[in-house]
Amino acid sequence: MKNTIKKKVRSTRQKFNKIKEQDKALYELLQAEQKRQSDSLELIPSENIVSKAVLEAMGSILTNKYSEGYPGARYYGGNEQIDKIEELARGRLKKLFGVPYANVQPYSGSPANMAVYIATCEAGDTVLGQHLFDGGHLTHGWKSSATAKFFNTVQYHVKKDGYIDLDEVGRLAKEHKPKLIWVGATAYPREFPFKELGKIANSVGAYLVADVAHIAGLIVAGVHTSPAKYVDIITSTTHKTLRGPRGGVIMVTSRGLKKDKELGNKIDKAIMPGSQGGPHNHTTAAMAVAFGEASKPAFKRYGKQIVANAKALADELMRRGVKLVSDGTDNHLIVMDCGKGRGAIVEAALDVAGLTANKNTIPSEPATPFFPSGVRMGTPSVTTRGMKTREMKQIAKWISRVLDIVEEYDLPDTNMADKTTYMKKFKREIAKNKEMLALRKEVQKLCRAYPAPDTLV
Ligand code: DSN
Repeated sequence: MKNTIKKKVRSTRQKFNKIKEQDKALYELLQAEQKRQSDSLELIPSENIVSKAVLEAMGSILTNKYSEGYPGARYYGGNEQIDKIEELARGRLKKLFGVPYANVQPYSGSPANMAVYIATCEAGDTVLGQHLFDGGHLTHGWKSSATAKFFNTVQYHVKKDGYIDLDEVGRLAKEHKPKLIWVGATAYPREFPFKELGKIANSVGAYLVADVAHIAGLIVAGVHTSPAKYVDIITSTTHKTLRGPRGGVIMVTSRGLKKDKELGNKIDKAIMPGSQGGPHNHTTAAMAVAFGEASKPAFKRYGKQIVANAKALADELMRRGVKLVSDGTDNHLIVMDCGKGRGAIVEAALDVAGLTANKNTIPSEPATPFFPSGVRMGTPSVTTRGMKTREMKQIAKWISRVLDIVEEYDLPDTNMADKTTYMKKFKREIAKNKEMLALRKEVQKLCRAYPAPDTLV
């Protein structure tokens, strides 16, 4: 691609001097990972690149401190500053989402969701969530998650067009009378119908919980409807579109507090002592930094660009004949339908070209979750690097080329062992493919023109 270098950016490249001095083995691994991250395009939609300020907070002395409890009510002494840091993070988060209550202690998204179950349900209660194959998350009641072991989980689907089947949700809610309903997914390319689901939840007296892990940054940037008016509880991770450290949060809305004024306290207790110990204070501080960054006008521009980039990527892929679930996107991600069970082949080939994506199920998956038919991709990370729609078109061209190169490959339709053996052989072969290696060089050139910037506000 011509003429991609426009401005000089200071990158987040780390030196790891102290580790180099005392731990050569780890130093080499860190350097190799740093090279992978800077020389490839991260298209996994749940990943992003944080600012140097977020990294600094993550690597701070706050990791030395224990702080079980909450600001003003800790089980350990010496928490004066930690209290203020947690208050800062909580206050910023509440303001970003316009909610009256927030807990910033969950270690990540799954523990946050587990705490919601603990706060609102008894073992054996019924919950309703989006089916895993249709983009839902494991913790929304999938059979191999502990949530299905302890609760009676019922799953809803998307329609043939890829949009959530609201008629089915209404029907299942009426039939099963769930205690809570989940909305939110990991591979749903469309806007979530919070308002409609809010009505359904109210009609059966269920709590409605929005797991906005994927779209949190888009909500804050104003490019996705906020669930705050329509749901009772909001959970999220902080490291996806929100561009913060790896962690989780839970919020209770005014609607939730109206339903149960103790809901905030119940969530607090469900986290500590219910399911976690001491909060990770270095993460809390990094959240405060990220929430501060997300409150700036630059973040609104960032959110808009993520969506514009995802739409450009989707449009160009479809123009080139690639089939996408729901024929496009409203948000930061797309799901390619690669043909029955071919997701792993496409993922592995993209990897050789330096395009990192992940295999994923598609609605009504005809194959299996381990060897599914789709590949999921998104634009949060490449947008953080400063890429715009022009680069998305180029990326779509490369993806389409990779799809052509691997067109003749297909997994054996026998058993897992045969499929695994086939994949090993395929990976060896594709890693030597001359055209793929030439593509990789082009991808690297674009990557070097767009290093990860160290300042994001
Ligand atoms: N692992 C996350 C994702 O990639 O979407 C969900 O937990």
